[in-house]
Amino acid sequence: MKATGFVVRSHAGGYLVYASDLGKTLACQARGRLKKEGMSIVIGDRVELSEISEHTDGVSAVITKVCARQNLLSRPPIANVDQVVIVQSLKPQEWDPYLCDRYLVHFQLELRSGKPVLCLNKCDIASQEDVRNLQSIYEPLGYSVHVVSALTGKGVEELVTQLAGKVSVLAGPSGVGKSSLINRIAPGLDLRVDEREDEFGFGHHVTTCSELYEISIEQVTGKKISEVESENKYWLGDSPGFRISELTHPEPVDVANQYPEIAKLAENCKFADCLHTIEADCNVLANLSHIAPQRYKSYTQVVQEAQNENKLQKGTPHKVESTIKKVGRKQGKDIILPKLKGEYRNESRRKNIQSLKDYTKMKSTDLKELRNLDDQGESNDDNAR
Ligand SMILES: Nc1nc2c(ncn2[C@@H]2O[C@H](COP(=O)(O)OP(=O)(O)OP(=O)(O)O)[C@@H](O)[C@H]2O)c(=O)[nH]1
Ligand SMILES: [Mg+2]
Ligand SMILES: [Zn+2]
Repeated sequence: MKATGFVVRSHAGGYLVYASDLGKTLACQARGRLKKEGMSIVIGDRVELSEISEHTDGVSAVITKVCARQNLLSRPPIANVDQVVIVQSLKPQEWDPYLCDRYLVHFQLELRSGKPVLCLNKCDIASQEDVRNLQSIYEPLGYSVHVVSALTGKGVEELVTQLAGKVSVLAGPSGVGKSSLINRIAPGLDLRVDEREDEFGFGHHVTTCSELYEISIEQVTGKKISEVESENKYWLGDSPGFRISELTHPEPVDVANQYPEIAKLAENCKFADCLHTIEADCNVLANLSHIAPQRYKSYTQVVQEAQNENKLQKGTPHKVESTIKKVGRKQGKDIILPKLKGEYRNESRRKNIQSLKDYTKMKSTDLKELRNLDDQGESNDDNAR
């Protein structure tokens, strides 16, 4: 029996795959060949399944093929994502304009189709004025901004309508309330959240791996499925907060393209490679009063980081191992094979010959001792059999 499915969780022992045709979640292992070919399987991957078998504790299957991906996020590693919801905390001690923009830049680079959604959580402990101020900065730039509270439920229903019929992933620093939001949307999931005192909780990673959850609008709004017009099922992914050092760096000249207000002004700069920081005849510098100061500040920080990253890359020579190897020629053409991952390769012939040479160089007394040991080993093996 065969089926297709969609990976919702990846863990050390295998994968959980939701097979829509069976309406079930299956515990799966990847076929050995996929591992040998170095094929990674991440959550969100659409896969083909075979060897489906029922057990007392559930259904299992083998993943035989990973279908072509529409997209793949590197951090968190999730495939076929429709939208990323960047969650930030509005709590005064936690709100960081640089972090917010840094996440926007990362996900704009990772998922080039469509802008990320901005979800500002913990509005229950933020001032109305701060919230309005942030909305007035980000909404005119084309971002869909949701001001919510996982604690009180404020704004959560509006956020849910943004997710309908899509595969979305919540991403953001640790402690901003991603898992709390999913719990508010679908209380039955009861995800682990940071239960320690707020002051000590920030920055402590509670969620350790990503997972996709199937959620229905009915669960959230209480409306019967038939009352909800279009698609009423969607997938929502929780992901662990990650460090700034793990975020994607653009080329310094590409940073401006990630800031819509700067990209627009940059069209009229004199030099095509203008970084809009100190250059002459820079239209961005001439119009700084039209850019929110915190946005320009974060822009210069990201440019600086990108420059440092470039320097680091240039200063570190690294050898990239080829993924193919030539194994001879046939009819005037090279025979090329993919290189297996280290653990699947045979010992190289050179190494074998070298160890043989070492063997022949040994004194006859040492050799005798070694043969004795080998004989003992074999007889021990025989005993074991
Ligand atoms: N006041 C307030 N606190 C919240 C809200 N949402 C979450 N919190 C608190 O923020 C803390 C962190 O919440 P989590 O949901 O664990 O955060 P997370 O983003 O999933 O964190 P990681 O899993 O570590 O990435 C918890 O103590 C929550 O109770 C909110 O809307 N208002
Ligand atoms: Mg979490
Ligand atoms: Zn410029």
